[in-house]
Amino acid sequence: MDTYSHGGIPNKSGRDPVLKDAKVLFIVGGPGSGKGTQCAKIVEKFGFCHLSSGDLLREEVASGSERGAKLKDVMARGELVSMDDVLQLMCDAMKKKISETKCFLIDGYPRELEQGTRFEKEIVPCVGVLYFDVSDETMTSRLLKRGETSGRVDDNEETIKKRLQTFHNQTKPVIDYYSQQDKVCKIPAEGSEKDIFAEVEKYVSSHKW
Ligand code: B4P
Repeated sequence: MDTYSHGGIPNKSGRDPVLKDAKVLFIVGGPGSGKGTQCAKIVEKFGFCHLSSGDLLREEVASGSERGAKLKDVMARGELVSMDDVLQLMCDAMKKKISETKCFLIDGYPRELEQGTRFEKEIVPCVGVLYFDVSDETMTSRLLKRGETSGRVDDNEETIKKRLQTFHNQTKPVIDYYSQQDKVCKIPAEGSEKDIFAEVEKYVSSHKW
C-alpha cells in the first residue's frame, strides 16, 4: 500500500523514500535571533540549501490562496500556524531541491516539539540543531528596526511580544528535547554577524557533509 499519498508525507509509519538520505540541520532561535541572517552566510560558504518555514509561509500568503489568507491571520497574531500546513510546505520544498543538495538548513522549524518528532518520523532525523541564543531585549530591538522597512505583518511591538511568548512556551521545549540527545550547538548570538558566524563555521566544519 502507498503510505505516501498526502503529497509526499507518509500517513502511516515510515519515511519518504525520496528524502531518506537527506542531511538536515534544524536552525532554531527566537524571533529576530539571526537565524535567516546566519543561514545566508552558511549557504554562501558551504553551498547548503536554505529553507525557511517563515519564507515558505509568506510565499503561500503572497500566492493569494485561501490557505494563505488564513496563514496571514495566524502570523499577524504571532502564533504558530498548523503543523500539517508547515510540514507539507517543507516536505514539498525539500523534494524540489533534493537533486541539487543533500544538506538542508531547516530554518525556523521545529517551533514546537511535535514538529520535530513528526519531521524525524516522516522525513528524516536531523544531524543536529543550531540554536541562536539571544536576549528578548536584543531580539525586540532588532525586529523593531527591521519593522521600519520590512512591511511584515508581525514586525510590530504588540506582535513581537506575542512571538517572544510563543518562543518561550513552545520552542524552548524543542531545545531541551534535543539537548538531552546531545544534538544542540548553542551559539551566543548577541554580537556582530561576523563574530557569530565564526562560531557557526566551527560547528558546521566539524561535521562530514
Ligand atoms: P520567521 O520568518 O521564522 O521569522 P523570525 O523568527 O523573525 O526569523 P527571521 O529569520 O526572519 O529573522 P532573523 O532572526 O534572521 O517566522 C515568522 C512567523 O511565521 C512566526 O511568528 C509564525 O507565525 C510563522 N512560522 C514560521 N515558522 C513556523 C513553524 N515552523 N510553525 C508554525 N509557524 C511558523 O533576523 C531578524 C533581524 O535581525 C533582521 O533584520 C537582521 O538583519 C537582524 N540581525 C540578525 N543578526 C543580527 C546581528 N548579529 N546583529 C544585529 N542585527 C542582526
